[in-house]
Amino acid sequence: MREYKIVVLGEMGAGKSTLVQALAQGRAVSTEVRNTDPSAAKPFTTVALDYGDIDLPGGDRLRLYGTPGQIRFDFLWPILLEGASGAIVLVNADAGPPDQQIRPYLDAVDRHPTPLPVVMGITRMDDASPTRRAACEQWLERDEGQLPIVMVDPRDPMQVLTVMDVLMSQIECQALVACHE
Ligand SMILES: Nc1nc2c(ncn2[C@@H]2O[C@H](COP(=O)(O)OP(=O)(O)OP(=O)(O)O)[C@@H](O)[C@H]2O)c(=O)[nH]1
Ligand SMILES: [Mg+2]
Repeated sequence: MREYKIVVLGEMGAGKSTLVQALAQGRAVSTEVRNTDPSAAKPFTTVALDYGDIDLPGGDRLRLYGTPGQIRFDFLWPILLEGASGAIVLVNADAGPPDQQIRPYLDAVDRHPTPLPVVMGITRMDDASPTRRAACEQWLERDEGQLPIVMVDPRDPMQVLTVMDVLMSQIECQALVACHE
């Protein structure tokens, strides 16, 4: 049996805790407290981590860790990334410009001691303002295809499984390349 540690990063309100809960079918451990950060209009925020796991049909296990999105918790990201097999970076379509939004989270992934397979997921396309949705679409068109990007509603377990599928392919691809080096 193989175990994969997957870490979910991204801006406050991008849906990291929601994604972990969806995959763990509501059984994830969370550390939500009342939000006092005026920059995000959300009632609760993660202050340590989310944790959920799921057994895959082939006998493998995914261990999913959601990070706190607030920059003041950036010291926690490398700690949670320790021993990771891959990362998901969520982009909140209803927040600031995507390229600026993801920068601190991708920087944390880049500082990881070994190259880490990453998938980016754009969330909240359903309720983003038309201007912000258009900014995301333009960003997608401009993207140079370095990292896979999928649109995902993290409330929907089937969509979350699709993201996991893309990430697992990235992880397998990297392992294959490493075998031939
Ligand atoms: N409409 C819509 N709501 C979403 C989507 N993704 C997440 N949400 C909602 O956004 C809210 C915030 O999501 P969280 O999962 O708490 O966000 P987070 O990334 O964990 O945020 P922090 O822990 O504060 O960094 C929840 O109420 C979710 O239901 C989406 O794609 N569409
Ligand atoms: Mg959270």
